[in-house]
Amino acid sequence: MKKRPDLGKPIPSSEITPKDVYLSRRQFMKAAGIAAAGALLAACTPQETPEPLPVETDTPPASQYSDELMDPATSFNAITNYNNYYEFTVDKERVARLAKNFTTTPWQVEVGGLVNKPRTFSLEDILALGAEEERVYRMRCVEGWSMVIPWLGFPLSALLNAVEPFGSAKYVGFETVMRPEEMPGLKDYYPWPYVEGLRMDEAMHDLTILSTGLYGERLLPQNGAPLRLVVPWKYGFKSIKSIIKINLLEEQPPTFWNMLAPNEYGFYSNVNPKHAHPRWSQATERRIGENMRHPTLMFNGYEEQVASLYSDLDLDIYF
Ligand SMILES: Nc1nc2c(c(=O)[nH]1)N[C@H]1C(S)=C(S)[C@@H](COP(=O)(O)O)O[C@H]1N2
Ligand SMILES: [Mo]
Repeated sequence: MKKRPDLGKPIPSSEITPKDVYLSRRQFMKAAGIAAAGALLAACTPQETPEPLPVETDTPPASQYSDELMDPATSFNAITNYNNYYEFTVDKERVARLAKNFTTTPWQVEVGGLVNKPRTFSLEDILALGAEEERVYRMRCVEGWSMVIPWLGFPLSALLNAVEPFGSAKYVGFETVMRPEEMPGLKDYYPWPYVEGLRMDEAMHDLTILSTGLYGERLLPQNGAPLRLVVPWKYGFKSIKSIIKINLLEEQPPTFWNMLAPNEYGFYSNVNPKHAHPRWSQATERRIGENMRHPTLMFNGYEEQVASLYSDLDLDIYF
């Protein structure tokens, strides 16, 4: 059994097979027959009697993870080697190498602003909230590519509730760490630090998570270790990495990409196939690791869960 990274408590095996993972028994056994990583291995606790595994070599193994649309998870290799993280470099294929020695322990996150109990959390404090689970989400980058990622994480609401937001808190602002000696991209001219924001109801929505891992392992630096936001119905740039500050606010906070190009990147940035970017269509997406383009779905396929948040907005104006 592969050893889990030692941050935080191990995930009980009862939580390993999430409702988001839809696999037939047969697919599961096939997946188990190969050297599967992550949750499957984490699930093989000593007290469980292992079942005999069939040896099947006729068909390629199905990924042990797929989303609720049965889209298979993107490979671990692609998820960890094709990244946007401008603090390191704008070259997606060099982020992993440049971020390799980024220091993620110890880590502290300051949560404050319009709250009753402002508090600086260590990563261990955050994991001790005990809300960690797996979520298989599509991630759609505004540039026109997408992945399916089996995240480990917990609802952002669990952290926010712990600091008791005032009723006057209408927005949540997030900030990425700035460490010039470890992040060569900070020399490039951008409005650092990377900042992002959500409306309070978006932040409290159950789909919105703070991620601590993927494929059953702790996050690697290139994916925003040790703690990054994931908002699956919004373009990928909203999912800010390596967070050190979370602020509850009355006013809408500035956001990195909006400061750079306000006519191209709005505060909301909900995935919308009908609303073209000024320089390209958003109707389809290239799924990393596949040949066929996928049609882009309204709210990235999470319309049923989130459309009601925007009943008052003209979705064509509020990009
Ligand atoms: N701090 C920070 N967060 C960031 C970015 C960044 O450059 N810096 N890039 C964003 C963009 S554009 C995308 S698509 C996703 C990519 O996440 P991934 O590399 O884990 O797939 O991270 C987002 N979060
Ligand atoms: Mo992106």
